[in-house]
Amino acid sequence: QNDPNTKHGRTSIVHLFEWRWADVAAECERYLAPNGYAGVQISPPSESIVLTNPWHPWWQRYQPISYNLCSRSGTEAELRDMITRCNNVGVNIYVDAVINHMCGAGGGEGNHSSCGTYFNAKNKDFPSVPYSSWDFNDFKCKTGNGEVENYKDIFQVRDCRLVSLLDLALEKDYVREKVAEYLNKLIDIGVAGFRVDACKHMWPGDLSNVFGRLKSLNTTWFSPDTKPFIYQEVIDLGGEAIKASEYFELGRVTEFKYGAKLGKVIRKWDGEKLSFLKSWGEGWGFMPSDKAVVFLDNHDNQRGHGAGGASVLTFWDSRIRMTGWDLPTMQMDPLSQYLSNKTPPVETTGNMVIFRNVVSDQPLANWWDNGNSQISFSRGSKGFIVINNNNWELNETLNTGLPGGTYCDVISGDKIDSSCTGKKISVDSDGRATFHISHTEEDPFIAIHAESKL
Ligand code: LM2
Ligand code: CA
Repeated sequence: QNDPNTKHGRTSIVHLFEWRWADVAAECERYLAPNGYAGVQISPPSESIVLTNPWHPWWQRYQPISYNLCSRSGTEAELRDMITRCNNVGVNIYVDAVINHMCGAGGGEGNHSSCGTYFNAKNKDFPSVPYSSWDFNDFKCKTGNGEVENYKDIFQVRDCRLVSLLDLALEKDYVREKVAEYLNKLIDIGVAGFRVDACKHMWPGDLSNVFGRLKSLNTTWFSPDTKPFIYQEVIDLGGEAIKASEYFELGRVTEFKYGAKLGKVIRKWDGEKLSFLKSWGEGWGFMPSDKAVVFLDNHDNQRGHGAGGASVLTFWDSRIRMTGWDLPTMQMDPLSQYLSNKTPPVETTGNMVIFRNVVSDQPLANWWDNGNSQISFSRGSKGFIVINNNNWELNETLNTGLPGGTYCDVISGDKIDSSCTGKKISVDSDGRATFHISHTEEDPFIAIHAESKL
């Protein structure tokens, strides 16, 4: 359950938030597979409520009405076609699984759902699963209004309603089985795992029972007895009663401190400097790396939802959001970048996904810094990166750890056949090279690696 089941030594996944299944399929074939992406996190495929005020907001997809696989991303047939096509090019699909709750208590009655299935939120009636009022936690929740009010009280966080969402009684065998049936259907279709939504709001024991009911992955694409990858969304920035570590036994957990802290360093808040990153990792108070899924931003904190802190870097910060050095596992989706009307650094992101694959088994080495915010380091003898986050030029001769030769900088350009469309870096036979990076450059960094050698 901790193993992402990735193929061909690939190491990064991308969240294609709100993309249609047909577009995800085309993206797997056209861009993601050729650029070494390991997988895609898709938006919830389950049938959701359809809201009109505001009009069809993105967050309606976090209000399930049934486990029918029809959503505004497409039909079940389109979902199946997408999963097949992505698997066929070695790109895994991870499903955003919303299993803590159904729609909001004020969701009304009728057929205003993505497939037109009838439901009645007031009576807690979801006949297409079916769930009835017996399957919800209201009898357990002890707060006056039935809502989570106090995050220091683990009972209310798990048994009461999160922003009025009807809270499923996952202690019931029946509910566990319905949820497991939904996830198992997706496993049979060929998904590689799940991002499990709102895990802080579910008891680890209940989740353990549900995950214990899951089948092995589809052997058309995965070896026999491969378990689905589980990564649990638990927002733990410290200071609350519920800790990410309570979920380590069950699978991996989203590390929200990673993006919050890295954002501070890049923005130089609280006196932070890039040179401090020499010890970046677990020493900074992060969870063990074999338990973590790390990322810079997610669909919530990009939009001021959820938690993560003001420091988190998003596509609004295109210049300082240096996609790719100690590389995030999850990256911003290109569509959102496009819609944000900023220069989408999509090609650079792809190049750095390849960088991460090339260096993945190599240790940090050849660290250099200027005592401030200019740094460089290699990953063994496979890749080297230099970053200038100071307000003055960088002019240095540095140990790259790489074999001598001429390399193409994959930030300013691409290696195409044996030529380079960006800066060329010549590394001498001792592994040393001279770098110039002006602080006024759009992307004030340089990255070279074994496969960008000319
Ligand atoms: C998550 N992780 O734990 C998701 O990442 C996050 O996007 C979800 O919230 C949340 N948990 C529940 O799955 C989003 C959004 C909320 C939105 C909910 C439900 O961030 O703002 O709540 O989805 O659609 C909305 C309204 C809220 C209202 C609620 C129910 O914003 O005011 O509560 O619907 O009607 C009365
Ligand atoms: Ca709950």
